[in-house]
Amino acid sequence: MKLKTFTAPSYTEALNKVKAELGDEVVIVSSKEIKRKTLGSSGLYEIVVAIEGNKPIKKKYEKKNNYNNKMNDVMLKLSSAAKEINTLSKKPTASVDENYVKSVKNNNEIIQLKEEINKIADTLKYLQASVWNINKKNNLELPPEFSEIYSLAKASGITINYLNEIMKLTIKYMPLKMRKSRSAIKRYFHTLLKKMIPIRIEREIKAPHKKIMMFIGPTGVGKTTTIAKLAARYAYKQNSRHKVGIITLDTYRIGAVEQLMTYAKMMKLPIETVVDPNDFEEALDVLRHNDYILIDTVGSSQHDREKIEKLSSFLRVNTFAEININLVLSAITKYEDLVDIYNNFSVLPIDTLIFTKLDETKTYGNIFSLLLDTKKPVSYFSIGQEVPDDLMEANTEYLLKGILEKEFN
Ligand SMILES: Nc1nc2c(ncn2[C@@H]2O[C@H](COP(=O)(O)OP(=O)(O)OP(=O)(O)O)[C@@H](O)[C@H]2O)c(=O)[nH]1
Ligand SMILES: [Mg+2]
Repeated sequence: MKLKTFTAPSYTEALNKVKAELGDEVVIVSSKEIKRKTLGSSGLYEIVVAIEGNKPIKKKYEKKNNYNNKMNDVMLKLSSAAKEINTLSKKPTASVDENYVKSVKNNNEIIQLKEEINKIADTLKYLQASVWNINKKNNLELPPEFSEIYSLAKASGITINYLNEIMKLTIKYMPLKMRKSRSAIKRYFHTLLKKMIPIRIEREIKAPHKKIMMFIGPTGVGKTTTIAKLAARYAYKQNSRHKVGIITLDTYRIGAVEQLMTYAKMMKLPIETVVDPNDFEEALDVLRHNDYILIDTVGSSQHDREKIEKLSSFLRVNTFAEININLVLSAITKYEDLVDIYNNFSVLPIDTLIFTKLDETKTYGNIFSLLLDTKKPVSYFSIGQEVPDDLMEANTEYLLKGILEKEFN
C-alpha cells in the first residue's frame, strides 16, 4: 500500500481531485489544512489517500456492522500512519510526490503525525476493550460502554463471580441516562463498590475501657512492624496519649524478641516476653494499667495446625478485657492463598483484618474479594516499611484506586 497526497485551495476542491482521479470509494488516511486562507492569498488543503499500485484501496466491509467498519478503519489508519512515519524517516523514493518530498524534511510534520498516531492508538484501545459484549458462561449481556470498567476491575484481581454479580446489579439499577457517559458509569460503579467494603472505624478508647489486641498471621507479613507502628500511634499520635504495653509470644525465632524490644525501648513502652499460657496471664496482669496491650505472635504457615492451635491455648486464660484478634495479611498474596490462610486461621475467633504491603502492588481486587467473602471488617493498611509513619486507617477510596484506576501513585 502507498499513500497519495492531493492538495488544493479548499477541502472540497482537494476531494474533487481525489474523486476525479480515483473515484468515490477511496480510503482517506488523513486530511488537514496546511495553509490558512488569508485576504491576500489562497489556502492549501491536503488529503492523503491509500492506493495499491495506481488503484485506490476501496472501503471494505461496507455491508458489515458499523462497529467492525470503525475498527478496521482505525486499524488501517494506524498502520498507514505508522508506515508514513517510517517513510518520513527514510530517504524519499522516486515514486513519492514532489511536494510530499519537501515536507518530509519538515520536522513539525513528523511531530504532528506522531500526535495523530497517538490519538488513533487511543481510539483503538477503546474499541478493542469494546470487542466483547457477551459473557456467555454467565449469560450476562454487557453493553460496550461498561467495557472499560469491567476490564479494569478484572485486571485488579476481583473474582469473576463478584465482578459479574456487581455488573448485573449495575446494569439492572443504573439509570439509562447515566449510561451514556463513561465517567458517570465509573462514578456509579465506584459508589457501589464503596458501599460493599466493610471498614472497622478506629475509635480511641476512653478510660475505664481497655483494649487487648492480638496480631496473628503467616510468617513475614509484617505483624511485628505493624505492632510497632500501632504502639507509636496509640502512645503518641492520637488526640490523647495512651498508655501502651506490648507482649510478645514470639520466642521461637532468633532475634524476634530483640526486634520488638528495640522498638519498645525507643518508644519507652513496657514489654513482656511470654512462653506459655501461665506466663501470659501474669504478663497481662503486669500490664493491666495500660489502655492498649498489643500482643505479637509467632508467624506460622496456614498449614501448621499445631502452631495455630497453640495460640488458642493463650486465649483461654482469664483476662480483664476481651482479646481482639487481628489477622494480618499481605496485599501481595494472591486471592486463593488469602482464602486458604483465612480458613486455616479462622479456628481462632478473628475479629478484624489488617492488610500490609499495599505499597508493593497496585491491584487490590484480591483484598476486595476476601473482604466480601469473609465479611470481616478491615481496620488498617500498612503502606511501607517506615515505623511509625507507613500506617493508615483503612479507607475505601484508597482501596478503590487499586481496583478502578489503571495507574495510581
Ligand atoms: N514494603 C513493605 N514492607 C513491609 C510492610 N510491613 C512490613 N514490611 C517488611 O516486611 C518484613 C517482615 O516484617 P515483620 O514485621 O518482621 O513481619 P512478621 O509478620 O512479624 O514476620 P514473622 O514474625 O517472621 O512472622 C520486614 O522487612 C518489614 O520491614 C509494608 O507495609 N510494606
Ligand atoms: Mg514478627
